Amino acid sequence: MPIKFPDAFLWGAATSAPQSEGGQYSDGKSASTWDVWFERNPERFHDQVGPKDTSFVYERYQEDIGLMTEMNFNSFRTSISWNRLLPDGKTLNEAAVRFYRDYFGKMKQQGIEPIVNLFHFDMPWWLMEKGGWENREAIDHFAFYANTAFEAFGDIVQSWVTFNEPIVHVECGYMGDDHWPQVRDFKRAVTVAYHTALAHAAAVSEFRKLAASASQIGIILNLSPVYARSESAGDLEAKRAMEELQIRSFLDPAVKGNYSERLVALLEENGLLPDTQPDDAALLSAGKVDFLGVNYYQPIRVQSVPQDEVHHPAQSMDDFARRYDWPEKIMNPYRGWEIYPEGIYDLAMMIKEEYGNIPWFVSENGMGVAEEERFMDETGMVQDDYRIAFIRDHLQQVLRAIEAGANCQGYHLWTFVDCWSWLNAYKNRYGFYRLDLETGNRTPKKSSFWMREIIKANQLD
Ligand code: BGP
Repeated sequence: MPIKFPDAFLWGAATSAPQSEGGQYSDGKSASTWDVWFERNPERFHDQVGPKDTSFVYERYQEDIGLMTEMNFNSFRTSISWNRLLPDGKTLNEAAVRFYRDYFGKMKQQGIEPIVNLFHFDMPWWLMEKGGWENREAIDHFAFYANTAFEAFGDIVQSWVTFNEPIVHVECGYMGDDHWPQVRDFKRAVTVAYHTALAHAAAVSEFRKLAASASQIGIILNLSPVYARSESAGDLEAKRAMEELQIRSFLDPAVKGNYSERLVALLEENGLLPDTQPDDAALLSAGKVDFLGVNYYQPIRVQSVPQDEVHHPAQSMDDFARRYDWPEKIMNPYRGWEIYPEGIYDLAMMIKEEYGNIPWFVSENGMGVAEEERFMDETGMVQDDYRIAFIRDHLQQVLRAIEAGANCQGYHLWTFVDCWSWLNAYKNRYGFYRLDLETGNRTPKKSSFWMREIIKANQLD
């Protein structure tokens, strides 16, 4: 197996505006669902730490760019806060334009390509009050926001992303209670997913009208490979259903410009099809992306659903597939996620064989660890050998996939400086740099020194 990565391989890390910026209501920023939810139910958030206590990027971005340079990064992904750029959805916030222009521009000056995402779970509150993605009007609002961002930053930013993990706000907000509005309703969840896919396509359409030819646009999806417990017909059927609902529901429209017949049939049989309009198919097909970001943390393992437990029509994903607890799994016990580096290779082969080998990069991969201060040495540096091993194991699979013809063009760790993790706040730390929650100071972890050498050599040690 080669140990060298391709030339121009994207090396860096990822974060998002709501998890790192802070400056919660400064300079005209309005509230997102996270801000309002925290104000209403702080007890839902680990240690009652909410979205105002993030990693101070609004004040410290210049210092961070210096640290990125020290790590030899050539790229970095974050997002724009919709409710900072357009606090009421219509009026441009000049302070936000200044901040993002300087943030992205300074990266660029250091040879770090900003990869800029538009939506990372942070629905503006004013729009959530109108129904959020359930309301079809959200598509036009998002297209306007996307257009505004392309106009304001398109001379600096060449790599754009519409959404991060869009299935997550569907699943956690409308089939669970880890995101606002904490609804459990399959039909509403499908509508939210459909409108999100249309909003993505509308943003891509805006981009195609404006963009310089050197620019590109993509989407970031959490593409876990799905493994069946066995080769039995029932287990394989569960795997196929899970793939359609969880993986291909956004992957197909983003890469192929339409939904699979299998997904449409599955929804139709269960009375779950959303309302459509005549131009929707044309809009969806205009949403084809130039590249994919793949967030990979863990595989999905499934088994069939006992016949006497299936609801007709289906009420939740549980009616299609049940999770399977693989006895041989290796776990990250802090986050409760399985560690399975081979999953990256399997995803790479799926993209190669079924999605035209579209260019893609690992846009998130990482290991959240609780109480990392346990691993500090006498100088205060976190000796995160577990993170180094985790990254190395995954990079080996990336190389194996590239050797087998995968079009993988980069690797970004989640995350750069420890950042705020939604309901988990700072329970698990993911960064190359440790964040001091009181002072905002950043201290390098051992993995940051290891990684800068890997990046410099462009090969695994
Ligand atoms: C991804 C999200 C990130 C980040 C990461 C780690 O799914 O895109 O926003 O949070 O997961 O997960 P968590 O913070 O829940 O531990």
